[in-house]
Amino acid sequence: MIDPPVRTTVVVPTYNERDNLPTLTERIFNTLPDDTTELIVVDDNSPDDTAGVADTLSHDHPVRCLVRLEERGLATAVITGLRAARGDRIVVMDADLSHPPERIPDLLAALDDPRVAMAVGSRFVAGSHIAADWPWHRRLNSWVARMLARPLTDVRDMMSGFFAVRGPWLHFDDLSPIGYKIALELIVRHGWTRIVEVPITFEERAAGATKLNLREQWRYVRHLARLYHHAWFNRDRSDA
Ligand SMILES: Nc1nc2c(ncn2[C@@H]2O[C@H](COP(=O)(O)OP(=O)(O)OP(=O)(O)O)[C@@H](O)[C@H]2O)c(=O)[nH]1
Ligand SMILES: [Mg+2]
Repeated sequence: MIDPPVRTTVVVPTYNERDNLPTLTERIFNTLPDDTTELIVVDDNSPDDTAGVADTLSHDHPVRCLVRLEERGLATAVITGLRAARGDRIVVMDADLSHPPERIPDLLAALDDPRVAMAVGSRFVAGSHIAADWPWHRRLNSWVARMLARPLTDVRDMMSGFFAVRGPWLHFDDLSPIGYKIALELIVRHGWTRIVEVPITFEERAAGATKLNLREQWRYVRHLARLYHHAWFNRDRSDA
């Protein structure tokens, strides 16, 4: 019998997420059907053997693990996953259980409208919640980062790592992200304006340590400068 085609790809970048990946995988495949979904884990050769855990999970679910040996970094890891995706609809999310897999159907439903380029799992619209234990310095950091990006897009949570896009609408040659903020990069480089924000409940990471450090914040400022430059010189581009 011929397998049904993959409709949805979930891309999860990982670095040292072995304790979170099994629960994440269970929750994804409790929400989406195994036969039309694939999970792509893009791991940068994590020392905790996240890739080995992903391989074990692939015995029970359609999980593919892409291990990058030469490169390190969240944004380029996501692009690797986007390029490898077989589904027309691609969801990107963190591994650390901050993003609820149970909201993926709402993101995908937003793409049922053929004009919508992207659906963002948002922490900052009516109906969103942020876990009380998200530290104050992370809130402040996030607020400053969002204020700096406000002129680039109307999306309130343009820093979200949880979003859905259409594979055929992606132009990889236009992308050159540095650091963390791949959603903002996709929005600005593609000139997307038709974006739906879906409220989510955002949790503090479940297990493991953060990879967000001062270096990443400096890279964010450099990334923003490049996006402002791009937005200024490419003002006539818009949704596909
Ligand atoms: N492949 C890859 N994944 C990464 C890298 N850095 C972070 N990630 C993954 O990207 C996602 C987001 O990273 P986090 O460390 O959770 O960043 P954050 O959400 O801003 O910070 P915390 O939740 O407080 O830790 C997680 O799934 C990480 O494992 C990297 O260099 N390479
Ligand atoms: Mg996180």
